[in-house]
Amino acid sequence: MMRWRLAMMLLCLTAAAARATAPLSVTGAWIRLLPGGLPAGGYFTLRNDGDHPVKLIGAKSPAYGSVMLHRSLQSQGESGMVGVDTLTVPAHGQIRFAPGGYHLMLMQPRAPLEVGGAVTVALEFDGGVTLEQIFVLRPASATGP
Ligand SMILES: [Cu+2]
Repeated sequence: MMRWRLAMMLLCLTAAAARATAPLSVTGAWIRLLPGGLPAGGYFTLRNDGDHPVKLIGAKSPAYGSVMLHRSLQSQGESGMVGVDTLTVPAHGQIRFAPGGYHLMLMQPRAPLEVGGAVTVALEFDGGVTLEQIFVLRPASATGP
């Protein structure tokens, strides 16, 4: 465990310029824009090809004042969502952020955003590692990237 932490720290230091995070990769990153100033949802698949689990602890974006990890829940016919503090991606596994489940909740856009555009989101991991990713902006009717 200690060795992994050290490796992560070294990775962070050496990869900061390249913005590469060796065993982690993101695919299918998109944001669903909603009208009327409603919060936008961010979706993606996060893959960990490393030999150790990795803990996602947050996200931020220069395009939004606030980005949070959320999970949609259904209970007794009512839907709602709760904040998620951390989410562990298993070794050689993946987690999926998708409508109806885990999502990024993006609020307070710093400038008007339009369908067809894209924004950068940085996923933050335990150990100080961040992974920057381009998210495409899709309309409210979209179900995928
Ligand atoms: Cu939410």
